[in-house]
Amino acid sequence: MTAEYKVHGAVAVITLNNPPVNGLGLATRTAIVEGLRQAQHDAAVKSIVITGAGKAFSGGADIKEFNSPKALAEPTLHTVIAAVENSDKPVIAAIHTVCMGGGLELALGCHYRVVSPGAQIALPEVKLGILPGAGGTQRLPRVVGLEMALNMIVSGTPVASEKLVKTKLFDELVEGDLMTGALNFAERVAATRPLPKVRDLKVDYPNYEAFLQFSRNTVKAMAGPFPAPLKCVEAVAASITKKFDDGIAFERALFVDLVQTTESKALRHAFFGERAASKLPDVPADTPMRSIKSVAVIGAGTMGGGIAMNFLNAGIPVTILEMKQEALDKGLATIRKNYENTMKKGKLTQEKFDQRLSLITGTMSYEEIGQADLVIEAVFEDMGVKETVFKKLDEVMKPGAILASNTSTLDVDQIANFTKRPQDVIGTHFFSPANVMKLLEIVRGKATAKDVLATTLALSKKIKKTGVVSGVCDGFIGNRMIEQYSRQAGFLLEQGCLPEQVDKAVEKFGFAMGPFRMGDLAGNDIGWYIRKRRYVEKPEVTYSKTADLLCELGRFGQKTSAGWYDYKPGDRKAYPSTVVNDMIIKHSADLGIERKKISDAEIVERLVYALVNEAANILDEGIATRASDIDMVYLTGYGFPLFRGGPMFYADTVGLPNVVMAMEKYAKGPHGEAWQVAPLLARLAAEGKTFN
Ligand code: 3H9
Repeated sequence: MTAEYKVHGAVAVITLNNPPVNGLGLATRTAIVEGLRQAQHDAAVKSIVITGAGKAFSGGADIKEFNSPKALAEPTLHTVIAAVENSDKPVIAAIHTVCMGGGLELALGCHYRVVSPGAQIALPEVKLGILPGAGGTQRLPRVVGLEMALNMIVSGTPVASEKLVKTKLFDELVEGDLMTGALNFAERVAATRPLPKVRDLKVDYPNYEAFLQFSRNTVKAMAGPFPAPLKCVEAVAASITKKFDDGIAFERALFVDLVQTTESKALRHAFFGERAASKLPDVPADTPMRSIKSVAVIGAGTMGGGIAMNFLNAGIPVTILEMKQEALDKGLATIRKNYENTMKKGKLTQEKFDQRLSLITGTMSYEEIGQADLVIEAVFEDMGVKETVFKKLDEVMKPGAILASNTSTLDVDQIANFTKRPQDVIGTHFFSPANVMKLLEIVRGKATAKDVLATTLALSKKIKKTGVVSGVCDGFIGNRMIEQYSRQAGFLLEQGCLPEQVDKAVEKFGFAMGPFRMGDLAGNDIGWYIRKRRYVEKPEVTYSKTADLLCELGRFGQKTSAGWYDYKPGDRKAYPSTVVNDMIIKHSADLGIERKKISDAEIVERLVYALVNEAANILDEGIATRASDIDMVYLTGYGFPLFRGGPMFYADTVGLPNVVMAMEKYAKGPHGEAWQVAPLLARLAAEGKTFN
């Protein structure tokens, strides 16, 4: 049963029991109504308590049911809440740990609410691209006031229960055992009539129109492409401008519209995608973990320093190793400076600053890192250098230590074979700036042990990263795909575009940054270095030579104040460069290419479908476990627009047959060799299926 019914003296207790978070799916809703019915018919029962088993009161409606018949099947959440509110016997919500979304809406339908300290109270629907659709926008303002309700609903941010005890949301804060407190409370109010209902309260806010207009303006400016935040404001406004039942109907209509939007579907896809990524089919949830109480990082450069900060932030001590005192001092000073800057912005207290810096030690001796539980190498991207480091690590590290490489392209199996313990070797590919970017690509070697994988996945959560597992291949998931995207960007320059047009088109689509601004930020020399290797190893793969010509001019990007764009000292703004644009046009002429106008739509299609096609191969080869893992890589590491759900989700929304048809068209054009439709993509399109 997804809700249990028990009678304690004169109190019936309905305990939601639908792990993991007591989501209010159809079975749970049915069980609540059944419990209420039983309680109404039992003359010995004078009051009813609703609570949740395990680690939540309720995490809200069951998101998996959305857009399925179960979401609309009776009893709906509206029906359940009406049954609670109309009960002749008092219904008391006994809230603990997590009370969110539909869970809070259910509690608001109860006559009374008692709560434990530290419970997370939220209406987080906006984060899923919807709004509270079971009365939350109408009832919450009635108990916490217009302003606080609006903030909670528009941000979706949880508020600790003790911060809300002074409002009408809670009738009692229970410091001790919640159930004892709830049963006592239930007995005390058993005879109270009439029963209080939130719907009968009035929202009182002087000059509310000015406040609402101010809110609309602010929210509009912050909502970006997402429709839900503004609809939240409109729904909350109805709590003061409309009668209760009209407000509920208004909220319902907005909810029904929003739940159908691609933006909401994309956000829900990302919610589940993030959680799915932490699971591997062949690594069971109960796989034992290795304990990670200390970390060593090899290399105090930008990457090594950023990586170290993640662990310091999580309270894990780090020893950072460099070969030269000067480089070590510089690296440690940079970490200190980064924290000082955060403190100046008011985002870090002096106490936390001191605590973080107290956790870092520098060394130049491998012997001093031997006892670390995890060592991450962040040295130069060259197999010879990696060989030296891993042979040394194999000598000095204690048995059972995890040996990780931050390589972004090199063969992790080859690296593992430099040691006599390949089972302990794994790739942990951080993205720059490593202390900021959410993505952690976890590279699973052929020999990587399951407990090493499980430990690294759990650790990624601890350091607040989205860990996604990739198999071994050149570039892993993210960079292997970006290579095809960059190839297309290069061909576009040869055929008629200038960097600015390409960047603008892609940024309009929603990418954080176009390929050329991105190249200037990351350093164009990195791609140059990789391409030079490719020209030898894979001479059959074609590239535009434009990026090589750029590098031959020494234009490596922001770090040389010149890249695809010009830069001014102390200014990160990209200014179109006549030198570069002339170079591009001349290069087309040298190749005998007649430059033509290419539409923004074609630019976006060619860049995004190049990602999708390579991703289909990555999925087919088993390098990625599931399509949503690829989406998570692109959403958290490559600035792909969240409202489009990632490249695979986006391709699904366009329709895979449409994607294939566009590719077949481009295959007939110049550099058509880059458009071999991936077998998996062709198959899914033919079968009318999707990636996700
Ligand atoms: C809503 O209520 C709409 C109504 O207004 C109107 C209806 C008409 N449904 O995050 P975790 C799963 S919309 C289904 O790792 P934590 C999650 O997928 C809802 N499943 O744990 C994962 O599954 P698995 C409004 C859900 O302890 C497992 O629970 N509510 C739901 O770090 C553990 O999740 C929200 O938006 C759900 N509602 O955090 C709350 N919630 O193990 C969204 C969780 O198979 N949820 N799961 O991977 C959260 O914010 C966090 O999950 C929570 C727990 C704080 C609850």
